[in-house]
Amino acid sequence: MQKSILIIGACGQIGTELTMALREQYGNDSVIASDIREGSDGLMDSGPFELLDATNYEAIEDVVMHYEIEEIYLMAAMLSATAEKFPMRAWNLNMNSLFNVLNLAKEKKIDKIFWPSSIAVFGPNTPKDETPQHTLMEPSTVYGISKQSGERWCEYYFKKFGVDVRSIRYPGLISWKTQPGGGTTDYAVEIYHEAIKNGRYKSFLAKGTKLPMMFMDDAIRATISIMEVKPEKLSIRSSYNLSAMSFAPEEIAESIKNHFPDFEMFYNPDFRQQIANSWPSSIDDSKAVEDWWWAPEFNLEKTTMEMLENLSK
Ligand code: AKB
Repeated sequence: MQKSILIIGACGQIGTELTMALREQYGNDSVIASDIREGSDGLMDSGPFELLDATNYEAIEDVVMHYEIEEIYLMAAMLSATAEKFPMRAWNLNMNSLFNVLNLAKEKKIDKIFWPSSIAVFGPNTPKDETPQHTLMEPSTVYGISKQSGERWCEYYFKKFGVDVRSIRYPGLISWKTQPGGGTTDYAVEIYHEAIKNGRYKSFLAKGTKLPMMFMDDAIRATISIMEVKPEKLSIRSSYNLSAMSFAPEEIAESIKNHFPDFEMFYNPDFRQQIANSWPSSIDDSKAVEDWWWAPEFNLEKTTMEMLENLSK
């Protein structure tokens, strides 16, 4: 089926791979990549690209009108660690960009929105293990507060104006094509780069800090799947819990050691430890399984193999 799609924040960790996957599926010219800066050659050369500020409503509206956009994937956001340093900038980017696309849909200028939420919506008082879909949520980070508020607004726009907005609470995402930036779970990507380059890694999270994680291929598949499901199947219009694996820094180190026995791990926790301490260890995603048949394909071992193989090339 042909449709015109706009990705906002296409040059980031998720945006880059999502753009390529959607171009593969719907054709290069149907998927318009946009970001505040230019991205990798592969992304820039494979289809249309627009320089776009996610906080500028008129600029987004112009692109939507020009390309007759039907769906927007809003991937622009400031992540947890950077947001603690720039609270107002984070709030401005994370909230205004969301309002821009919600209002475009409310005004019937687009049909459908994907907006990413995060495990950061949960807080220190949330049950840590197998965190349920509906539970106590008192996020204690700037990023988490913006994602929690965003979820409330998504549900509000769906109920009040019939806006077809769909969302997933991503765990930490692991990928080799594009590096993450400014997140608390970034260590789980850096560790593979450092293992190959230097044979050692100094973790900014302490031993025992178990967090929910996911390999990027699973995250992209989940994102495209939830957008393809018939609207009546979706019982959650805030954001779905999603799960693949959970591990602590020493476990990822062990899985690297299985391939590089000389790999050395050190620990030097910094301010990101406090953020990680406020997040769940594992997630109950039974609603996503029930509503749109979610099933992950990558565990830690398979992720480590993919990462080491591709980064070694
Ligand atoms: C972060 O660490 O900030 C993100 C997230 C879990 O949303 N990767």
